[in-house]
Amino acid sequence: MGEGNDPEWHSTACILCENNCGIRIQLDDRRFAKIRGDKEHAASEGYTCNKALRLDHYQNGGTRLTAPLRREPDGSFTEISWDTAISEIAARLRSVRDSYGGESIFFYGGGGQGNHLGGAYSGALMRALGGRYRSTALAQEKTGEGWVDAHLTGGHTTGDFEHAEVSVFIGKNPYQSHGVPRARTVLKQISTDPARTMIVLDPVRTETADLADIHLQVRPGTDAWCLTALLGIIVAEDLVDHEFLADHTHDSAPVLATLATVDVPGYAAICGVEEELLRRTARVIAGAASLSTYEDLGVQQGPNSTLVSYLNKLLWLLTGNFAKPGAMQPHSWMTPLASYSLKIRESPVTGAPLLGGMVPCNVIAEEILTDHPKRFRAMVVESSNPAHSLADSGTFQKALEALDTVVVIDVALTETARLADYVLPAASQFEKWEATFFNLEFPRNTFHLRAPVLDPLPGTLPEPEIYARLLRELRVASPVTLTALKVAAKLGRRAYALTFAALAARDKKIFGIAPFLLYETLGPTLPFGARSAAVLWALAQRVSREYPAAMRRAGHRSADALFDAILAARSGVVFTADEYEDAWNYLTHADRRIPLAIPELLAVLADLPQTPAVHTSSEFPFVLAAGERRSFSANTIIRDPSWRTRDPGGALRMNPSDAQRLGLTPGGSARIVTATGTAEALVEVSDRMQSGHVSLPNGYGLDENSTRVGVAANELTDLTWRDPIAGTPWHKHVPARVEPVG
Ligand SMILES: Nc1nc2c(c(=O)[nH]1)N[C@H]1C(S)=C(S)[C@@H](COP(=O)(O)OP(=O)(O)OC[C@H]3O[C@@H](n4cnc5c(=O)[nH]c(N)nc54)[C@H](O)[C@@H]3O)O[C@H]1N2
Ligand SMILES: Nc1nc2c(c(=O)[nH]1)N[C@H]1C(S)=C(S)[C@@H](COP(=O)(O)OP(=O)(O)OC[C@H]3O[C@@H](n4cnc5c(=O)[nH]c(N)nc54)[C@H](O)[C@@H]3O)O[C@H]1N2
Ligand code: SF4
Ligand SMILES: [Mo]
Repeated sequence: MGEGNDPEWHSTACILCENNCGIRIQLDDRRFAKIRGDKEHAASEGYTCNKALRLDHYQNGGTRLTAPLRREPDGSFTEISWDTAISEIAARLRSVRDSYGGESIFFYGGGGQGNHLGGAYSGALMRALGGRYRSTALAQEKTGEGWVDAHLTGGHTTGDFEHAEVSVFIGKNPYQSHGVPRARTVLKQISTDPARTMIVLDPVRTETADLADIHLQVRPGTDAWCLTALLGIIVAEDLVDHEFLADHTHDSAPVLATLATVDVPGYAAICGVEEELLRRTARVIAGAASLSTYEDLGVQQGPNSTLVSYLNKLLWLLTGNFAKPGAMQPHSWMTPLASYSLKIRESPVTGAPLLGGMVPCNVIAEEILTDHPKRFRAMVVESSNPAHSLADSGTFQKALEALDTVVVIDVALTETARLADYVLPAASQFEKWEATFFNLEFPRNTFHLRAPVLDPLPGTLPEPEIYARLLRELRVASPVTLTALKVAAKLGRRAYALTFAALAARDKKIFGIAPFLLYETLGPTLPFGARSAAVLWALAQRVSREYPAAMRRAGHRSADALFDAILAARSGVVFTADEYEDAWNYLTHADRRIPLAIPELLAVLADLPQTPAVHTSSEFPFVLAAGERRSFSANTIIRDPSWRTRDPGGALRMNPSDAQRLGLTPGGSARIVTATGTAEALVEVSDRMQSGHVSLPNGYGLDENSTRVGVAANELTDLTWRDPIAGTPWHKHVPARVEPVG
C-alpha cells in the first residue's frame, strides 16, 4: 500500500503560485499539523518551496467569513441567510440587466493561484445575465504577450528549462516566483552544469542572477533597447537560422531589415550594459543547440512591454528554437486561460482593445467613473482582490462605490469585499474540490483535481454551488431540459452525451449555461461527492477532440476514460503526452508556418531611437518597482501577517549609496512619494539594487484586524502609466521620491 492510501496524509496542492506543487497534509482536528511535498504528484514529484509549509496560515490564520453579508444604508454589514442573499442578489442583478442591459454587468476574477474550478461555472452566470465583459489579473500582466503569441504561433508557448542548453530569464526571478516547475532545483542544476548557460536580464542582482552565467543588469525599463541590441547583433553578424526561417516561417524580411539598422553601441549605452557583453551574449544565444526563454513581470509591467514580448519571441524564432528538446513549445490545455483570437472587441466606454477577451485592468475604473450610458453598473468579483491588486487602489475603490451593485465571493473580508453590497463566504481551497487550469507543460501536460482535505467551514459554500443557487433563482434552465439530462445521466455517459447533443441541436443557448446543466444533472451522479467536477466532463471531451493522439498516448482511450482518471487520481494525471515534432500541430495558422512580421510592433521598434528611455524627473528621481516577489510574498492569498518568518515588514530595498546620500539606515523608515500617493516603509540596504532603483514587495499592506503590515503597493501606482497596446500597468516602473521620515 503506497503512501497515497494512508488515510492520515491527505493529497492536495499548494495554492500560492501557478506551479501548484503537490503536497500531503496531516491534520490535527482542523489544523494542518504537518505538510510535505507529494512524491507521487504528476508534475512536482515531491518538490515544494518554503512557502507551502506555511499554508496553515491560509486555512486557519485569517478571519474567515461564515455567513453572507449585506451592506445596509448606514454602511454597516448585516449577516443574512443564504436564501435571502441568493434571492436578493438575483433580484438586484436582474434589475440592473432590465434597466441597463446585461452587458452593464461586469465580472472580475474567477480564480487565483490555486482555484479555477469555481470560475469555470461563472461564465454560465454571466451568459444567463447577458454579461459580455470580464477581466482577471491576466489583463495586468500577460495580455500583451498573449497578443504577440496570437500573431506568431497562435497560442501560448512554454520553455523546456530542464533540457535547454541556454536559458534566458527576462524580468523573471524564478528562484522566488517559480513559474518554472521545481524552479530552485532546475536553476541549481543549470548553474552547476558547465555545458549549460543561464542568462538573466534584470536591473536587480536577484537570487536567480546569483546562479546565472551572464547577468545583463539593465537600467530599469530599458529592456527594449537591450533586446533589440541583442537581435541587432544576431542579424548583423549573420547568426540567424536561415534554414528555420525558410522552412517554418514567412515575412521574415521586414523583421531582418528593421533589425539590420540597429545602433548597437547607442542601445548598449541606453540600457547600461557593455557592448562587448551584449555581443558575447548574442553569440551564446545564437550558438546554442537549444534555447528557452521566460519573460515575466519585470518587463510585462514596465515600459514598452508588448514590444519586449515580441523581441523576446524573436530571440528564439530567429535562432530556430521551436519544437525541439530544450526549446520553446506550444502545448495542450484542459481549457485555455485566455482567448488567442485576433478578432478583438473593444470596451464599451473607452474603446480599449480587449486583448485575450479581457478588459485591461487599468481602464476598468474609467469604464465606471463616467456618465457614459454604457458604463458598467454592477460587478461580480470572485477569488480576487482588485481593490488591493489593481493600480491606483484609491480610484478603483471610488469606482466600486459608484456601482449599483457589487457582489464579492471570497473566503475573507478583503479590501474589495469591504466595499461590496453583498459578500458571499466561500469554502476554502482545502474544503472543496478544486483545480487550476495552469496546465502549461510540454510534452507531458498534467492536471490535478484536488479532493477536499476538510469539510467546509459551517456557513460557507463552494463556488460551483453558489453559482448554481443564483442560476436556479434566475430560472435559466427549463425543467424539461433538466429532467431529460437527469434521466440520461442515470443511463450512463453515452446516453448523457447523446441527450446533451440532441438538446443543444434544438437550442444553442444551452451551450452558454452548460457548466450549470452539468453541475445539476451529471454532478450528482459523480463518485466521491465530486459534484463540482462535472464541468471537467465537458473539458475532457474538449481534450479528446483537440488532442486525440496525445490523450491516448497519455493512457486515456476516450474522453470518459480521461474524466474517470481525473476523478480517481489524488495526485494529478498526465492528460496529454506529445512528441516534440507534434508541436507543429499546435500552430493555429493553416499553413503551419509562423508569420514573423507584426506591423504594429515593427513600427514601435523603428521608433525606438525617438522613444524616451527615462521617465524619472527631479521631482521623482527614483524608479520604484512596486510589487516584487520575495520569499514570503504570495499575492493577497494569506492575510495573516504572522505567516512570514522573513521580511515581516516588507522592506523598501535600496542601494547603499542611495541610502547613504539620503541619510537612511537599515531598519529605519523612509517615506515613498509618487504622483498617486505616499507610504512609509522600513529600509533594507542591499547591494543587489542598483543606484536609483528601489523595490517594495507584492501583496503586503493588507488591512486585517485593523492593523496594516507593510505597504499597499497600489496606493502608489498609476492608472495612466500603461502600455499603449495592451493597457497593462507599469507597476515595475513608478517614478518616485524617497525621503527620510521625521
Ligand atoms: N513568492 C511569490 N511567488 C509568486 C507570487 C508571489 O506573490 N510571491 N506571485 C505569482 C504571480 S501572480 C506571478 S505573475 C509571478 C511573477 O513572477 P516574477 O515576474 O518573477 O516576479 P517579480 O518579482 O514581480 O518580477 C520579476 C523581476 O523583475 C525585475 N524587474 C524590475 N524592473 C525590471 C526591468 O525594468 N527590467 C527587467 N528586465 N526586470 C525588471 C525585478 O527585479 C524582479 O526580479 O510570480 C508568482 N509567484
Ligand atoms: N503593484 C502591483 N500590483 C500587482 C502586482 C504587482 O506586481 N505589483 N501583481 C499583479 C499580479 S501578476 C496578479 S496575478 C494580481 C493578483 O491579485 P488578485 O487577482 O487580486 O489575486 P490575489 O491577491 O491572489 O487574491 C486572491 C483572492 O482570493 C481569495 N481566496 C482565496 N481562496 C479562495 C477561495 O477558495 N475562494 C474564493 N472565492 N476566494 C478565495 C483571497 O482571499 C483573495 O482575496 O496582482 C497584481 N497586482
Ligand atoms: S509557492 Fe512554492 S510550494 Fe507553492 S506552488 Fe509555488 S513553488 Fe510550489
Ligand atoms: Mo500574476
